[in-house]
Amino acid sequence: MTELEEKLLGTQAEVEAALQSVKDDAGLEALRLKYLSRKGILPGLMGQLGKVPPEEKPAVGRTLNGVKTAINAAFAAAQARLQAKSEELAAVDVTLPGRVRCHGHQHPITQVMEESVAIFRRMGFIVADGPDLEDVWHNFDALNAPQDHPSRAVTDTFYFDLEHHDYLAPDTMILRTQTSPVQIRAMQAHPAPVRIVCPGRCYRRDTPDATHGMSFHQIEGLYVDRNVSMADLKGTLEHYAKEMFGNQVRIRFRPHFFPFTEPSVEWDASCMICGGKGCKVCKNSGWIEISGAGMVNPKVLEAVGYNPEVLTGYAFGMGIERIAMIRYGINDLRLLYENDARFLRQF
Ligand code: 2NL
Repeated sequence: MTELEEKLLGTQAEVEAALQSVKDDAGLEALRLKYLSRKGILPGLMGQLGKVPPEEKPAVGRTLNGVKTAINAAFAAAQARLQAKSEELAAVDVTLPGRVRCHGHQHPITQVMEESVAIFRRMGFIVADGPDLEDVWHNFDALNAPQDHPSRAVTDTFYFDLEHHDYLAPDTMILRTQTSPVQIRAMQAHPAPVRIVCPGRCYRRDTPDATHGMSFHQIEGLYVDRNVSMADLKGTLEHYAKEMFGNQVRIRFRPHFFPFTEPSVEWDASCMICGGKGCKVCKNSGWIEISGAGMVNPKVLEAVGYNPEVLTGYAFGMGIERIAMIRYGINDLRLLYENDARFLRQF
């Protein structure tokens, strides 16, 4: 092989290697200039064909043509590769934002429930749990509900198997109408002092409307000890209100009646929309009703085997749906249960 043929084949190998790793059009153009332009390496070598002795010319000429064809093919292949790559990039809009995954979160009822529990836990309350399916004794009798109390009616409470059970019998099973029976069970199981909160689902036969469903959530609280007073109750509820609705909130007690507490109150928080001045939300009163509370009726303490001569206690019960509606400004309970993600996402 002549020296020129060696140089030609060497150049071909060099070009092919360089084209393999070329990254863009500018790199390709640089190689084209280096090897193929008028003053480039390949035309330079072609110029030397003139000096080749006549008898070697046909063979060297064939090598030269082969090298030229191979180099042109290598350039064409590299160009096609770059072209394909840029088309691929153009098909994807790399400036588009990424696809954001939909994150779930807690239902507003769960949020208000868990936050309420957390507030009371910070004040020393312990969470107590009990069955949704209760007997009449724990749900009504132990709570001093008279036999003719309206909430005992079969039209107000979900009773089981009334074919075989009297709705007034203590062992008749019902869906609990409040979480108080959990507190009755806690007092039966533990001597005083007790300081518990009972969050959970309760059931009442209502015709569904903006503020009624067939079940709702409640958190009840109970503190029984020596020397527990109404002032303790008020301080506890005031702290809860400030934690839940903001530090500016004030509370007030109004006289009320429950069979299980004496005295009983309903309590209001100053309206957090208008600060107590009066607005549409508080119907110009400056106050929003939160829930009921009172001093545990001595008859309830007796029913669970506590001595009402030495023990006193307070209790309260709050509807979680009501707190959530006040807190988030929701005016229809049904919105909370329709499970429309576009609605629930806001909270
Ligand atoms: C309401 C507010 C209330 C209680 C629940 C209670 C529990 C025991 C003893 C005494 Cl074990 N009371 N719970 C007290 C006051 C109010 O709920 O509006 N209920 C109908």
